[in-house]
Amino acid sequence: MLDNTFAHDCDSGTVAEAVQRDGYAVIKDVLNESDLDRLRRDLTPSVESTEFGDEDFWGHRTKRFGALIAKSKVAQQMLIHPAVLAVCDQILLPWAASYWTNYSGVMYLAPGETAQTLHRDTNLWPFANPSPPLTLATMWAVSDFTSENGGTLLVPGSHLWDDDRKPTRDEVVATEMPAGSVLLYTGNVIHAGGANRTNNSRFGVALHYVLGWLRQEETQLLTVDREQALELPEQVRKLMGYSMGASGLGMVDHLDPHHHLTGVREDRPVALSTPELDINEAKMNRLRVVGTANHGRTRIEIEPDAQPGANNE
Ligand SMILES: O=C(O)CCC(=O)C(=O)O
Ligand SMILES: [Fe+2]
Repeated sequence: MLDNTFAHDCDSGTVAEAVQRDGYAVIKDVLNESDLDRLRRDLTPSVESTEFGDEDFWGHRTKRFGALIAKSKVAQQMLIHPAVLAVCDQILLPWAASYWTNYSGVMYLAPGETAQTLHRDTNLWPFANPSPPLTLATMWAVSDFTSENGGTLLVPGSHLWDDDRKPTRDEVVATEMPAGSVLLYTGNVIHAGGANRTNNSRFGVALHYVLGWLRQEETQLLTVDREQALELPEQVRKLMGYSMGASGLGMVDHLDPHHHLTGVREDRPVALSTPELDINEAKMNRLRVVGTANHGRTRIEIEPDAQPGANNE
């Protein structure tokens, strides 16, 4: 059983501190019954039409599908929930000028599913550990999460470990949280889906955020067509990638992707950044490659005496 559980109106700094210290936190009562009903209504048709996985890591009794921004207005609101974004800002912005949506998906563990292999989500990118968090994951409980039904397994503190350190059995704890709660965990904390030993399915919605200079796990821009993109709340589509990732990063035809999408054209060149990105870029840590580690993974350190913003063009 995990603690680090906070009330929905808790100060985001306190939640972010817990995430920084232990790699995870839970916020309770973020979705109410009506949100949960609407979310289930939006997603149940896809749950019903999706086949079980057929691969060890993804599970054999687990249903997974993505592109949730196209499938659910409630998921759109979850993606931009202020309580979550406030924590994202504190965990991810020290490492990048922006972050964007990494992945959106349902993780529906049916009875009989066995525990997933313990892993770090940051294994997608070639950095040795310890490394910056790279992602912040949210796992929203659509059903209750218990240690019996596959509540996410976590190894508190493992976001600070070297690659060589493996968790012992008693270092692994299961997330227990009622429906409507959200678990937040960094991409470098060791975790896994649990085993479902009950007769009911564990229904989770995962929405992940990644540093703006890394490729998304799920290519968000192809999950909606142009008309759908234009109908999304502006904050949602900017987080999906219709925005600059840093000064000059991610432009389309020398335009900010948001201007390209919305057809805003000026008769003179416009800045390929925003004041907010410039501020974030000046404040972020600079990283220095210090060599390679196991399996050729790149070991990076924070540049100790970098002048923040000095490398800006
Ligand atoms: O289902 C879960 O609780 C977590 C699954 C997970 O970590 C993953 O698929 O990467
Ligand atoms: Fe994972």
